[in-house]
Amino acid sequence: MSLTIYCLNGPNLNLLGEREPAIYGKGTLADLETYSQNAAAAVGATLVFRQSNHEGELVDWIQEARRQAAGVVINAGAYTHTSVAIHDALKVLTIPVVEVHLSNPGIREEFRHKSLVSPAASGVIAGLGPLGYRLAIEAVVALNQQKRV
Ligand code: CA2
Repeated sequence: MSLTIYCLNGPNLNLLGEREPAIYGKGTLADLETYSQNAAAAVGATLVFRQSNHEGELVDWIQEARRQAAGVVINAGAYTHTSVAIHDALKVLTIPVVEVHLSNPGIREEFRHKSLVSPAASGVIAGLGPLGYRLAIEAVVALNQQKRV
C-alpha cells in the first residue's frame, strides 16, 4: 500500500523564485512541489504538499498528519526558530518527521542557528536545496520500512 507523506512548508516559502536566488535558488514553490511529487512517485509514496504563512494552520496540518500520514517532511521556515506551538504539535507524532531546509541555517545569522523543530525530528537535512526534499521523502519511506523489520 502507498504511504502518504505530508510535506509542510512555512512562511514566505510562497516567495521562492521571486527574491534571494543566491540563498534559495531560482525555482518557485510550484517547481519545488513538482520536484517533490516526482520524488515521492519514484518511491511509490503519495505526497500531500502544502504551504502556509500561518502558524496555527501549520499546527492544524501537523495534527491532521497524525491521523492521515506515515510521515512528515517539514520546512517550517522562520517558525523553525521561534515556534513552541509547532514543536509541541510535532512532539505528539509517532511517525517519522524529517526537518528540511533549502539553505543551511547553521552558517547564516546567529538567530537561525537554533531550531525548535530539530528536537522533535527524526533527522535534519539542510543546505542541499530541492535535493533535500527528495532525500527527506526517501528517508520517511526508509524509516517506515525499518519499522516493519
Ligand atoms: O533554508 C530554509 O529552507 C529556511 O527554512 C527558509 C526560511 C528561513 O527563515 C529559515 O531560516 C531557513 C525563509 C523562507 C523564506 O523564503 C523566501 C524565499 C524567497 C524570498 C524571500 C524569502
